[in-house]
Amino acid sequence: MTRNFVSSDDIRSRFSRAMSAMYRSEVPQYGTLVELVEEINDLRLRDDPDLAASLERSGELSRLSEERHGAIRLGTPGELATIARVFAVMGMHPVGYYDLSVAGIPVHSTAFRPIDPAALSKNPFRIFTSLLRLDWIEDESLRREAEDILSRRSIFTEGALALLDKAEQDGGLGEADAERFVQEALETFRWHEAATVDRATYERLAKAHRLIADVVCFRGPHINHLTPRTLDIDAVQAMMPQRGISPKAVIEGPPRRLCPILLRQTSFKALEEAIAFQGQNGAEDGTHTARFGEIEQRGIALTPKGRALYDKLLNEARSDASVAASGEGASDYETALTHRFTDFPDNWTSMRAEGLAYFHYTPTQSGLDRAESGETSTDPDALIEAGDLTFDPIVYEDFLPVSAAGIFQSNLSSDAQTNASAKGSKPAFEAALSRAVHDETSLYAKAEEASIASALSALAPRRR
Ligand code: OOG
Ligand code: NI
Repeated sequence: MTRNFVSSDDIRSRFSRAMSAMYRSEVPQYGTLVELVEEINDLRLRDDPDLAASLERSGELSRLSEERHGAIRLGTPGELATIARVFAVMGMHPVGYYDLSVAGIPVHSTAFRPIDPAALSKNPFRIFTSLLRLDWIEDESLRREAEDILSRRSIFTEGALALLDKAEQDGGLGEADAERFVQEALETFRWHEAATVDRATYERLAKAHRLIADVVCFRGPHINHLTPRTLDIDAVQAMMPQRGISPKAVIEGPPRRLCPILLRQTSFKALEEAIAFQGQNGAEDGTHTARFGEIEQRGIALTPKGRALYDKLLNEARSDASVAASGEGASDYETALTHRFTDFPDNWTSMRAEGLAYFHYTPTQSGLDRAESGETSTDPDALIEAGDLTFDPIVYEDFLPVSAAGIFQSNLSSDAQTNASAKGSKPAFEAALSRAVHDETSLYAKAEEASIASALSALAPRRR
């Protein structure tokens, strides 16, 4: 029996669109930011035909206007394991392990995203997903109280859970079920004004760490930001104030370059929003800050060698100059960053020759023509030399722990407690997840190998 299942790519695209519409109505600044990003992207593509052609060849142009990532914070291993199943129906799988405890943030995380190149080029929707580490609460009774509150909530609707079982049993969802699944799953990410606790409980948890209160005191893991991808983050950052949005002082990640690497991000501060605490005589007014906006510019994925160089230069810049919570020192830091990164080659040819980054290979039209007459080489370097083969950056689809820490931090007040003795634990995270996380490096290496293999076979000399 063949069934008409909706593809997981399609379910992901519908979900990403539904999430964007919901967040636009919840946080209007997000809509403003999306419009600004679209304007700048259009200008950039018009001004730089080479960039447009390169994005077209690597399959990124068509996905650009649909491209976004979000983030949630979960409270229990059970929630994490179930969300992994929900995302799997959408073709999103956990990639990478991020230990934020090194930055004094009581979570560890992964990113759910598509993993094969075809799915990525349809829609690369990603959700940065963190699991709260309650072991950070030193006060034993407070920790037990938090566990207790979390054990009483169910962040998924009955409908979502039933359709999840159905999708797993049948191997997919038909049209009506897929549509309903998207709507039911969306409920998990919705903002709820009503806290599940009273003010005193909220304040006790917030004192242990603001993030703990954000996770524990609400019915579900509200989506806390949604991030469009810009082709020119400096231009968007510069124009944000004109649109009534004030960004954080420093762009996270590498400096501006001719050949962008990894990921650059900036966010605007979380909004102070009205919430209602449970009270003895009905609801009590309060405020909570959780939701913010962010933009990102993506560059090329680096090999382990390139990544080691990036980490080294970033660490050096960070010890040269530091930025205060007020934003003071931002320009010294930027100078240091730019200076340190002069050691990172800024042209694709050197980056490729030195094995610093991953590339996507495409045969050129003249190469295909020459293959017909049997004149092509079988060696990639010779093919490139002859103009028969071209290479474009493979985009970095993941996140950066130091940058993520900066994004978290910019949305927390400085009274956050840090616990230097806490260490990340990938095995504990994977146990909670009930599966292993994918290793991002091998995904990029595989994508590069596949593109070389298919280009070489298209360019194989046809006639002798
Ligand atoms: C996640 C922050 C990290 C990013 O883009 O690095 C992040 C959070 O605040 O929950 O989204
Ligand atoms: Ni983000």
